[in-house]
Amino acid sequence: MTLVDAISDKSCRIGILGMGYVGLPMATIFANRGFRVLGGDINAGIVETINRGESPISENGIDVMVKEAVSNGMLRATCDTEEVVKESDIVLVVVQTPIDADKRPDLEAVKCAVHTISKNLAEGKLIIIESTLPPGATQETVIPLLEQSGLRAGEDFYLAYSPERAIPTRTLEEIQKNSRIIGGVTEESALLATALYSHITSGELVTGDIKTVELVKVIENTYRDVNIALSNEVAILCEKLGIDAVRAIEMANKHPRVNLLQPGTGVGGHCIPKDPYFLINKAKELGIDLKVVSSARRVNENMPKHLLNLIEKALKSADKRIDDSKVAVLGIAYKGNTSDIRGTPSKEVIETLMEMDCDVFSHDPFVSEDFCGKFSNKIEDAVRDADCLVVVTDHDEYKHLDLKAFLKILKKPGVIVDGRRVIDPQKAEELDFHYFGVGY
Ligand code: SAJ
Repeated sequence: MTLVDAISDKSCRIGILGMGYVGLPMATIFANRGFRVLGGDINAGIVETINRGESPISENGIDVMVKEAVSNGMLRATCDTEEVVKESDIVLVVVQTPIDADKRPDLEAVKCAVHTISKNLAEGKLIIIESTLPPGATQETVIPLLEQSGLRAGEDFYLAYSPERAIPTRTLEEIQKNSRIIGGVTEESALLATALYSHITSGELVTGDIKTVELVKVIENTYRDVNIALSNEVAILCEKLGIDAVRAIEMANKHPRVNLLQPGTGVGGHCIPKDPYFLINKAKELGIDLKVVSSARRVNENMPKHLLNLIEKALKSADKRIDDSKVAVLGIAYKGNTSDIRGTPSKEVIETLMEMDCDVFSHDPFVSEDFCGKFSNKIEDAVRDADCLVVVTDHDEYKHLDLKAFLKILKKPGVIVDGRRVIDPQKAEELDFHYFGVGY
């Protein structure tokens, strides 16, 4: 049977290397759509959790999907990544591609996965890279590694690149609805990958050459980073001008061609803070200085410091000093309604406050740890006797805080520093809080 037939009747066996925030949702969707999936991960804890029918990640709807897929026998996980390659007709690589300390792309996880594939590669297999790559990396790094097998990409096996584009907290929904961009080392490779993805998404399937698709993924996230940087700069200006930046942005977004994002405490996560550096580094190799992209990174990387300055200013308004105060930090996760702390702005905020001898007590409804300060999942524990309440993450729970009740347990006067505009400034000021906010 040809691979295209095996894809159309779902008899092809799918292997996925990387059972993380994207790999596991992908695996459960394929499994629940009738494909037999073998998931590979080097983390034994993740593998055991999945094979118990439970999800090692928190993501809307994932628990049910994993339970169903495993109990139906359509999804199994293993640490034996070589078995995943040997046993599968199609292998997807969905591992992280962070940056190193010098802000250069760190492709070690991808190289490791691709090396495992190369050692176990057989003719006729389809390999799809979903991990975000710098433009040119498939040609420069992935293909040479795969061809160490002695097989030729596009001739003896198929190779495609199709980066994930789903947003954490709506990953399952977006994988099944978003348009998908697909690049193939040959047209046939692109067609096979398109046929496969047509089983899981109702979104448009757009094909192009691999290098263009690599670039597209990176500019999508860079576009968002630059947009947020502009709103953060507007916010800092508005604080000096005495204008409410959030209201101004809301009014500007009424314009048919304006869609400014929200200012805040910084840009976290494992994608947007690093993908622009994929561009910056590639451009540097070519003698080009991406000024807009680099400046935007600097603006967003500076926002935690801006929040710390606001905290100092807010405490001063109550004749208090950071080194003599208890500060309640609300939010550890990098954004609202997720447990993901990768690249979170709150790390720098908490660690710097502690270096300044501040008594830091943090809270987060989704996360079970902090950065060596005091932590509780019970918000009252953090707020009680605090000199200042600081909001770093926009969890929904923080959008309905009972300020009147907090006034009774906070030290007087109540001081709020809102980094995500989850608290209504007017309401807080009516209750005599000293309200400070990014962009207020
Ligand atoms: N943020 C702001 N202001 C905003 C929006 C976000 O400060 O108006 C901050 C968030 O608080 C967070 C960071 O930016 O700290 C990133 O959050 P996000 O929701 O913008 O994006 P991610 O990182 O969760 O997911 C992004 C998405 N990319 C785009 O929307 C272009 C997602 O579609 C990608 O799949 C994902 O990166 C990825 O994995 O690349």
